[in-house]
Amino acid sequence: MTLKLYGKGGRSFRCLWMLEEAGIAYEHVLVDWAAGESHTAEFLAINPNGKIPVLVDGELQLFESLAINYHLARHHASDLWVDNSHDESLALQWLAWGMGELEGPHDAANRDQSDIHHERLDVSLNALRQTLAERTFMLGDTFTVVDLNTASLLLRPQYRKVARDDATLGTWFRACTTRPALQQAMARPQ
Ligand SMILES: N[C@@H](CCC(=O)N[C@@H](CS)C(=O)NCC(=O)O)C(=O)O
Repeated sequence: MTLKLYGKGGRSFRCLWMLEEAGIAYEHVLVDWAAGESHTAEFLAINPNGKIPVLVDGELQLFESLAINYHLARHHASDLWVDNSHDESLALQWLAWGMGELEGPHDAANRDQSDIHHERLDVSLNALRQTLAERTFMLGDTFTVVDLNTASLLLRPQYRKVARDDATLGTWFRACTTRPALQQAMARPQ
């Protein structure tokens, strides 16, 4: 059964990137959240939060962009998934960190109409710096869904320059963002 990704731009882009990495067939159902299309009765039936993205994989309906990517890696792109239970726990740690320490402050700054909280961002990024000072990718020598998810959070215009120009993060960020699958996702209709 063909996978279906619902969304248009915004946080659905990170799942598009993952789908392109997986190289599998999928249907992209354009749901324009900015035009209110994520609050129709039809859409609320697949995501009661009224938000994109949503992935439908057979019987499974999944919301939360980073969790969708974990599912896609685990079930459809095993080379981007982890191969031991310790790394699986670390993968969960980074998912929680990404949402709580990167995405959360960004959303708060948006709500306040304030600039990104640079000091807080810098403190958050220290955890990533410490990890990447010791290895090429977040879990070791190879690119995994953990790198994809984290780099996709840092693609936001406010973060991108910080990540690219950072002495420790720059090389990793460039390795993630020059992957052909990201370019393919960007070339798709948004
Ligand atoms: N934590 C969720 C956030 C999803 C989210 O906020 N999506 C936005 C677009 S980027 C949305 O659909 N907003 C519609 C609304 O809030 O009405 C995720 O990562 O999937």
